[in-house]
Amino acid sequence: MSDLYGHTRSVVAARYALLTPEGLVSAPLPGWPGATCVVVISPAMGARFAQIFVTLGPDASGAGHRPDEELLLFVREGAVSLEAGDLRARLGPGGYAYIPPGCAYRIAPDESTAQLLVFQRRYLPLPGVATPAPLAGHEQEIVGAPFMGDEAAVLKNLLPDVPGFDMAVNIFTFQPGATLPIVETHIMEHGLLMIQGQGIYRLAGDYHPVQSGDVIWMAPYCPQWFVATGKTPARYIYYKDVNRDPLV
Ligand code: UGY
Ligand code: MN
Repeated sequence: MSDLYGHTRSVVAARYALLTPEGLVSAPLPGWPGATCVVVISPAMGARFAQIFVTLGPDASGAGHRPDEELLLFVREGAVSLEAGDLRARLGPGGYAYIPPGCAYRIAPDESTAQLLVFQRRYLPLPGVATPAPLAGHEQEIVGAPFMGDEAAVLKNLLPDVPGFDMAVNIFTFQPGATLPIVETHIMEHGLLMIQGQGIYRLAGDYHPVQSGDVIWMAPYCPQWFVATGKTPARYIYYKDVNRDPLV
């Protein structure tokens, strides 16, 4: 089917946004020399974190030392070499790394190009609790658990569920027809990337067909629900803020 000029499924509403891939526009970003970067979710939208797509070509890299900010990198395609503090890792598709605030890091593509999903936010220290150390892993090493007892909706937590972490990044896999069991309405906000399949996302009072490549921002208390449609499982990776006092 040809593109219909003047039409998009993208929506930016008060409490949520849906961004579809064909409408994304890149811009240079500090810390990513030579890379193609698209900031898909940011405080400019109303969020308290940023979600960024970074494409690293052969001459591009990422490097920095962010005193107050933490990063979660997830490799979508290609492979990268990462140095973060004492950590050295090679990350292929499905690999991920957490870089805490104050940790010097460098990322370079191993092959000609690599595509990264990046979640970035200001770290909120918790008095008496140590800031996490850098870590790397692969989503296939994480054992999933049925969500609220449903074997057809399996959740993987990429980061340890301990108080030092103020963010969680999870991957949900839904079998065709599986749903979130309730319309969730909660204080945590989400940044989400569909990584496989399709479904219908309820956002506030609206129902949106979504598919692999789509991005969703959900503000705190945005009512949300999902059903996987089609004949293959649907998967999404998402960010949420966790473990901090609601008044901070
Ligand atoms: O972790 C969550 O809040 C998750 N169940 N929300 C979602 O998938 N929209
Ligand atoms: Mn939720």
